Order: sequence, then structure tokens, then C-alpha cells
Amino acid sequence: MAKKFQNFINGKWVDAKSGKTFENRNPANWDEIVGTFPKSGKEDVEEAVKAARNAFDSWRLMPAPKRGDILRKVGDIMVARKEELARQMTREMGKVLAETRGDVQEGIDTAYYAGTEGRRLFGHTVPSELPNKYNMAMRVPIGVAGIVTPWNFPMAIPTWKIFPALLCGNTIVFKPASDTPATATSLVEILLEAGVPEGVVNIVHGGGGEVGMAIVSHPEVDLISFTGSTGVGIKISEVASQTLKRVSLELGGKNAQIVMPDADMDLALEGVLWGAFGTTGQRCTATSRLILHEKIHDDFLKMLVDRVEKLKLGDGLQPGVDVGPCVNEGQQKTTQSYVEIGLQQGATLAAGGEIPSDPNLKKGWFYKPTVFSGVKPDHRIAKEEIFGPVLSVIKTKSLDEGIQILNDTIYGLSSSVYTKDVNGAFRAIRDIKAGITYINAPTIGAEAHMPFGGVKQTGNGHREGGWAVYDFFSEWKTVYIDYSGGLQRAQIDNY
Ligand code: UN1
Repeated sequence: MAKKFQNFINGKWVDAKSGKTFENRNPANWDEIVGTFPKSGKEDVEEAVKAARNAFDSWRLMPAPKRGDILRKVGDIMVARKEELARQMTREMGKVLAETRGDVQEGIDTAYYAGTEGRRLFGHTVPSELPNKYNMAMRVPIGVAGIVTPWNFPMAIPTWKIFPALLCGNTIVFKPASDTPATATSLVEILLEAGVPEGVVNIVHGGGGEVGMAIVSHPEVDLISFTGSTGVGIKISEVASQTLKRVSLELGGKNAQIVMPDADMDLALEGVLWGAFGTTGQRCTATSRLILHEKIHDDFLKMLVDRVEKLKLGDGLQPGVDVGPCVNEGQQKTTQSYVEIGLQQGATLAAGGEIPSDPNLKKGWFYKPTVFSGVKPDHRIAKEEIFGPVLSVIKTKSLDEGIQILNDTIYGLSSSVYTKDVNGAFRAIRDIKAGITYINAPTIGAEAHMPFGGVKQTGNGHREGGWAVYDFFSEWKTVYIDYSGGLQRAQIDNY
């Protein structure tokens, strides 16, 4: 019998009002059911928003350092449960255990950061232009935050959003991806155990079209934080604009790594293997284009293909496995369809390009790590986000041309340059249009205490992570205190 999970609304574990459920299965072995979850709808969202709205007034009045204490405790519980959480995550979404441990660790780092931020949340005091008058600006909570998250970082991404939102004094309606509802449920359990009061955090499971959109369109939800595809992000932005919500969108990427002839080739090779095939290529920061200088192109490609063919596919819980499955059949099909498009447009398949025939892998959504060479910047596999284990190799004549190719995309999340030339590296930092640039490191691997996000159609200008995310989850309240005892008119009495 599969374990039955529930929504958590207004301090109670409950089924969907409709009584409907959906199954969550292991992508490495589709026969294995992780659990059944409520297939919720608008009426469940309605209850959750009501609960979050009611809880807001007491939660916002709890001193921020106290809210921080709760989040520190969240971090402690996550530390104690790290291994179990990582195993649960690998079972439900497939990435290898080392990576799911890292995903949980990113949540722990975010919890401790939020814990101490409770004693900062700095505002500003600023001199007034008038005598005997005091000016300050302070951060205040906003209200109910709708949190809609993807399956590729089932712990880290929800924590990036929920912890700062809570620390700032907002209450939560949380809709996790339906591919990773178990990890999300564990996160809610941990928040409760740490002392988050009733109604402050509510989780509603179900589909994006029903539950997600009901949250986004709800007039009593004040802000939305979403990570996912650019297509869905645009829709969310349209719907949320009807009620003028504050919206943070973290969307697609088409990240590139440039390798220059002066780079450490072994290091650049390790970098691209990790950047392109870590998480089976299913990161918004994944390296999906490799831009090689013509002088090293052929040798590097050979080294790369040799290593890619040795990557071991399998169940992420097994030791020695490098690459897990795609998260579901849809992702596997998308990957396959992009391989066909690459071939049709004239790129050369240098490695992979098929579903493995190994009978041990037949029950999962595996796809062989794939490399295309001879890719032209205008090929669709060089332009569109695939979100699978496919790397497009493009040749360039110079660093400047390489940067131009790197920038030639609608996205701008992560980027990487391997070179030992300090002048070239600084030019790249200046000229690359991306939210994140790595020098001599792969496109993946952001740290939780640094701003995270992208330019162009990767988002709408907000940042997660570090200090920057606190700007999104709080509002500025500007305060003037006039202790002159008389009417003082700014801009008039003093000039
Ligand atoms: C994502 O790619 O969806 O920077 C998030 C990284 C991780 C987070 C990635 N820390 O690769």
C-alpha cells in the first residue's frame, strides 16, 4: 500500500475537498510508488489563503529575531534528517545521492542565513533636509506569499523562497511541483516541528493549472515567487497583473561555457561534465552550450566524448552512478525530440543521442548523456532550453566572438569562461549578459548566500539568495518624525 500524503491547511492535515488523489513514482523505477497525494483544486486554495490571511497579523507581530530563532531550529532539524531527506528526494526525482545531499545542504545554509537575518533586516536612517526632523526607512512584511516551485531542486528552491518570506513576516501558501510532493511535505513537517504556528504555512498539492493558477489569481495573495519555465512564467505574470501582485520569476536558461586555448584543459573538462550532466542536465543553470576556441576544439571534443561515454547511468541511490534518469516520461521525450531536431538541422551527434538499451535501465526514464558537435549558433539546440542531458558544442575564433555567441540567446542566467588570461577574464565579466558569471568554474554551483537570478527572459529582475531576496519579501515603510513643534514644509520652508 502506497503511503498516503495530505495537504496541510490551517494547522491540519487534510485531503483535497474533492477526495481526488494522484500518484508520485520513482523515475528510476516507474513501478515504485513513492506515495499518493491530494489532487487539489480552487476550493482547497481558498481555505489555505484564508488561513494564511488570518495568521498574518500574529506572525507579523512576532519579533523578527524570534522568527529567526524558529528558522535556525529548522536548520538544526534538517541537519539531523539530512540523509533521510536526500534519500527520499533521490527516490522521487532521480538525481544522485551526492546531489540530493547538496540540495538539502542548500536548504540548511538558507535556514541559518535566515536565522541570523532576523537580527539584521537592516533599514536606513537618513538625515532630513529640515531641522529637528528624523527620517528612516524600514522593512515591513507584505502579507500572503504564494510559493510555486519546481522539481529539480525540491528542497533548496522552496527554502530559498519560504525561509526569507517567513523571516520577513509573511505567511505562506505553498504549491510544490507534482513530481516532488514528498520532499515538500517533509519541509512543511520540519517547519511545524520547529514551531511555525498554525496557518502560517499551508501546503496545497496538485497541478499547476488548477492549484498554481488559483493561487496566482487569488486577490488575497499579495506576492508570488515562482521558479519554472519561461512559458509558465509569462502566464503567471499576465494573470498576477490583474490583481497587481508583486511577482518574482526565476525562469529558463541556455547557459554556456567558453574554453580558451590558455585554459587548464583538464579543469575545463571536469567543469563541463559536471555543468552539463549533473542533475541529468535538468538545472536552469545547466551548461547546455560549450563554446570551444578553434585551436583546442578537436582535442577537447575528443577528450569530452571519451569521458561522456564513460558516465554511468543508473538509480541515483546506487554507489558509482554518475547520472540519474530524467524526472518523467515527458522530459525524456523532450530530450529525444531535441536530439531529432539537432540531427535534422545538421549538427553531428558525437555521443549518446538515444534511450539506453540496457535492460537494467528499462524501468526508468533514462537518456544517454548526449553531445552534439558542429552546432551553429542559430540551430534550435543552441537556442532553446532542453532541460535534459544534451550539450551543444560550438566553435569560435576568439574570446570576443565567443562572448557574442554566449550572449546570443533570449536567456541570461549563468555563464562560464575557462582561461588563465586575467585581462580576458575581466573583459568577459564585463561583457557577458548573465546574472551569474563563473571564471574557471562550471555554470552550476551557486552558493545560497549570494544573489541568484538572471537577465533577459530568465526572469523579471528580482534575485533570490543572500541578502537580495529580502528585498522581494519585504516592503519599504518610510517614516518621518518631526520634533520641531511647528509645521515644516519640505522643499518650501528650507529653500
Ligand atoms: C537551478 O538551476 O534550477 O547553482 C537551481 C546551482 C544550484 C541551484 C540551481 N545551487 O546549480
